[in-house]
Amino acid sequence: MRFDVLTLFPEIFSGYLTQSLLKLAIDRSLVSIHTHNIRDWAHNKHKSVDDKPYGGGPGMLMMQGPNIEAVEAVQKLETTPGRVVMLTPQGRPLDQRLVEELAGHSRLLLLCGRYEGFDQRVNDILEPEEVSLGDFIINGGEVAAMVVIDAVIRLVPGVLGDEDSGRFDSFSTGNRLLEFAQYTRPREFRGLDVPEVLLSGDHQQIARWREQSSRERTAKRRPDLLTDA
Ligand code: JEE
Repeated sequence: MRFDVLTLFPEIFSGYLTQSLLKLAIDRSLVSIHTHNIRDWAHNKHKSVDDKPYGGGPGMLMMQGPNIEAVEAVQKLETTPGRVVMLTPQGRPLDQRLVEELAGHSRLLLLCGRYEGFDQRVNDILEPEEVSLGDFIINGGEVAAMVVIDAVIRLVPGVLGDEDSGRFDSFSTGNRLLEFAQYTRPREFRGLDVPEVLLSGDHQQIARWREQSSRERTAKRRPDLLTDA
């Protein structure tokens, strides 16, 4: 799967790209990630990519020209243009269903904004899939793009060492409950014991306990997940 990231700050991605799981996937050619600086498509000698909003108001907007031309040029680097994803606070909130949809594309272009967002004509012309991380404001699309990449690559076959553990994730298709409580050694820590059933070796009982743990947690913390199912 190929990702192209369009951003004014490609450096933000370098530490993430050299992270072990992703690096291994890139080395094994399962995933490729290409960053592009939108400023390379600026029109004037000042390399402007932002301008004041018509109608007034605080802050600046990403200009339509450099952004649209950057996306169109990057699409032409490959035979398949790819699906354009724009990170924006107005987008569809990211959840595992959307992650699964995005993972169904062989190529994604992630358009990252800064300032107070984009001139509306970027949306009107590119018709991107608009994606949001949720109802809070962050300073730009880059961190959101990394979140999208990080969630999507878990679903690329072979990226997780253990072939398909991503398919059993909490929130994946057919499992939209919260994860059950988990424990590792030692059996007792500061007076807190590991539940006896997990030490029993009885796999049927363990499965039942985990199912129960998932339901209890979900009912208590995220009842919305039970009604959506
Ligand atoms: C992309 C710029 C910052 C946008 C103005 C704020 C006025 C700052 N879940 C998510 N939250 N935020 C983003 C996101 C933020 C971005 C960009 C994504 C590009 N910014 C920014 C707008 C404003 N508005 C709300 O009140 C009205 C200020 C995001 C995602 N994905």
